[in-house]
Amino acid sequence: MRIDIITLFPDFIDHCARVGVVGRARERGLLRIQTWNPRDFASDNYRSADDRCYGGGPGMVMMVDPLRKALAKVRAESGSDAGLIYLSPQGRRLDQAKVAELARRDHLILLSGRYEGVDERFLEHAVDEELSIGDYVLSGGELAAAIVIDAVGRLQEGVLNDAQSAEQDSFSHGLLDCPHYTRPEHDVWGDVPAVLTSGDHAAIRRWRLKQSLGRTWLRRPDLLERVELDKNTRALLMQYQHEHAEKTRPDRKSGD
Ligand code: 4GN
Repeated sequence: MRIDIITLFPDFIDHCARVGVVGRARERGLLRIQTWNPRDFASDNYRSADDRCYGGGPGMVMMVDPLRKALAKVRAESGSDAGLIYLSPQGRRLDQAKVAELARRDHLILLSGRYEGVDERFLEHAVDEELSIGDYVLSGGELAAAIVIDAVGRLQEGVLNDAQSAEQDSFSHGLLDCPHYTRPEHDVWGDVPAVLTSGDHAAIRRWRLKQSLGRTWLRRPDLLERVELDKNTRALLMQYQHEHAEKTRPDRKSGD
């Protein structure tokens, strides 16, 4: 997969592209990440890519022309007509299903904005999709683009090993992840659940699914409403709910 990012802060993205799972995918040629600075496409000696806001008020707006030229260059160099994705709080909210859909494309072009935003004429004519990583505001779209690159990059064929497999992710089945433990087995802050050291793989699978169901029920009931549970799975969740009720029930006074 190829990802091009148009940004006034290419160093920021270039750094992200060098580290971790995504960095290794890039080194192994599974992912090609390239940044483009609209300043390099400016037409004045100051390399201006932003200007004052019409109508007054503080702050700057990113200009149409340097962005249009940067985008034309990306399309010419890649020979692709991939759509342009703009990261902004006004976009459609990103979720794992959308990430999976993006990951199946062979080319993404991302635009990270700065200042007060991008000239509306560029958004109207050149942007194909507007995506938001969540309901909060950042000072620039670079962090949002880095999140898209990471989430999409790690789903590329051959990027994750077995242990990290995307199949095991939170959300891959619409549920939250189960708890994880490592050594030591016994600690002043508690013991590792006995089932995990039992060697009974079927029991371990069942326990993990039950924990995933229970946590999703407790923390993200909205997610649970959107998954279809079969009879066995529903029974596991009911077991969890029953045990949870027992655990959290107020102590009965003796003689009750
Ligand atoms: C994206 C960009 C939040 C998101 C951003 C988001 C930069 N903040 N929730 N900030 O995905 C004005 C210029 C705001 C671009 C934008």
